[in-house]
Amino acid sequence: MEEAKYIFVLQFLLAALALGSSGIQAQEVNYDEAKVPAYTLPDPLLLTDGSPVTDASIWRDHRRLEILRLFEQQVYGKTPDQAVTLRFETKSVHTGAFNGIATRKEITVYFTEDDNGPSMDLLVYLPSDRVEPVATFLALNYYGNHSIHPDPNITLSSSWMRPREEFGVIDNRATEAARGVRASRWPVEHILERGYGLATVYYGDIDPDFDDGFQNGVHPLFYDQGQTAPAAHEWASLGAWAWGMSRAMDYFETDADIDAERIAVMGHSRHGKAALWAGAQDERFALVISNNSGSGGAALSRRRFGETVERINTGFPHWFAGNFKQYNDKENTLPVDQHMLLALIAPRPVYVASAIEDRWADPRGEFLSARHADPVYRLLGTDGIATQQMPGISQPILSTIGYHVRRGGHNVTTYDWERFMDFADRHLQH
Ligand code: GTR
Repeated sequence: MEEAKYIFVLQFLLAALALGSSGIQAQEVNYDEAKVPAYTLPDPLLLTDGSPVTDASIWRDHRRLEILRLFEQQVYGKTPDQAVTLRFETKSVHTGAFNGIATRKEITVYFTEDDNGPSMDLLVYLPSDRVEPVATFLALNYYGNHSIHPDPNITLSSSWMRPREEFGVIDNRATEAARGVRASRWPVEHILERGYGLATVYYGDIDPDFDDGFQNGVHPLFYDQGQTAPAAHEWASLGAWAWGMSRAMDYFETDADIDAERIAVMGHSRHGKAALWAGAQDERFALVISNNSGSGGAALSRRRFGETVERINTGFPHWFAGNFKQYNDKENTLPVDQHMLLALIAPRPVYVASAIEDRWADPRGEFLSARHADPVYRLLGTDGIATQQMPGISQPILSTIGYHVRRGGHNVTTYDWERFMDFADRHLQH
C-alpha cells in the first residue's frame, strides 16, 4: 500500500515535470464553444490614435497602411521591398492536352541570373476554346506540379519534398509513382470546362517547408551583408510563399493568354494563410480564396479554439515572423486579429471556406473573421457579407465577402471548387 502511494506520487511528479517542460502539453486544445474566452476585437475602422475612419480615403491612405504595417511587423514579417530580376523561361506549350480541351504550359521563373539559383516551376492549364485572355486560379500545391493530375507530360518535380511514401516521395524526392497523387483536390478538366485557367507552383520551390534557419529557399537572396537570417520583424516561410505567388502574377502580366486582372489566388490550409497574405499585400490579385486556413489564416486568434498562436508557433517556428512568438498565450495583446487581414483585401472579393469537422481550423472563427471584415467592405461601397449569422452546412454566401462551411474535414473537395467558381462567376466574369 505504502509502495503504491510512492509510485503514484512519483508518477505525478514525472507528469508535472513533462508538462512543465512543454507548454504545448500543458495547454489542452479547446473544442468547446462555451470555453471560448471573452475577447474584444481591435476595430479596423479606428486609427491607432483613436480617431474614426469615416470614409474610403481615410481607410485607403491611413488605416489600411497602419494595419498592413502591423501584420508585417507582428505577424508574417516584412516582405523585402527589393525587386529581383526575374527570368521567365517557357519550357513547353502543348495545345492539344486532354484530347484538345486544354493548353498546357510549363514556365520556369528564375529569381536570379543563375540557372542553378532559386527558381519555381509554374504549370498552367488554359481552356482551348477561350476567345479572350482567361480568368485564372492560382494555387500552390503540396507535392509537386505532377501531383495535381496524372497527365504524364507534367515535369516531375526534382525539388526537396517532405517524405511520404504513399505519395511516391522517396528520400525526399518525387518518383514516377507520385503522378496524380493529389488529383482529387484538383478538378482540372472541370475548371477548364467552366471557362477558367489554372496555374500552380510547388510551394517548396519557393521555400522548403522545414525549419532550417532560412538558409534555403528565397530568403538568402535578400540578406544584407553579413546577415544570416531574417530579423524578428522580417518575413518567414508564409511570407516567402506569398511572395512567390506575386512572382507568378509577374509572369501572368507577360502572358497574353491569361487575364492578369482576373486572377483568383486560392490556397488550402497553410497555403490559405499564404494566399490571404498574398492578396492583402498585392492588390493585383482580383479575388482571394481561403480554404480551411485556420490559425494565422482566416480564423480569429483571440478565440483560442483549436490551434492557438502558441501551438502554431511551436509546431511551425519558421512560418511566422519572430515577433509573432510574443503573442503565444497572449492573443489579447495582438494589435490586430485576422478579420483585419481580410479587411486588407477590401474591396476585392474574398471567400472563406470552412469544413465542419475541421475543428482544428475553427470554422466559426473563420466565419467571424469574414463577418467582422464587413464594416470595411461596406465603407468601401460593396455589399460586404450577406449574413450576420454563420450559415448552415452547404449554404454558401456569395456576396463580396463569401463564405461556406461544408460537411467533412480538412481537405479541398469538388464542392469547394464549385463554390469558388460560382463566386468567381459572380465577381470576375464580365
Ligand atoms: C497543420 C497546421 C495548420 C495547417 C495544416 C496544413 O498541421 O497546424 O495550421 O496549416 O497543418 O497546412 O495542412
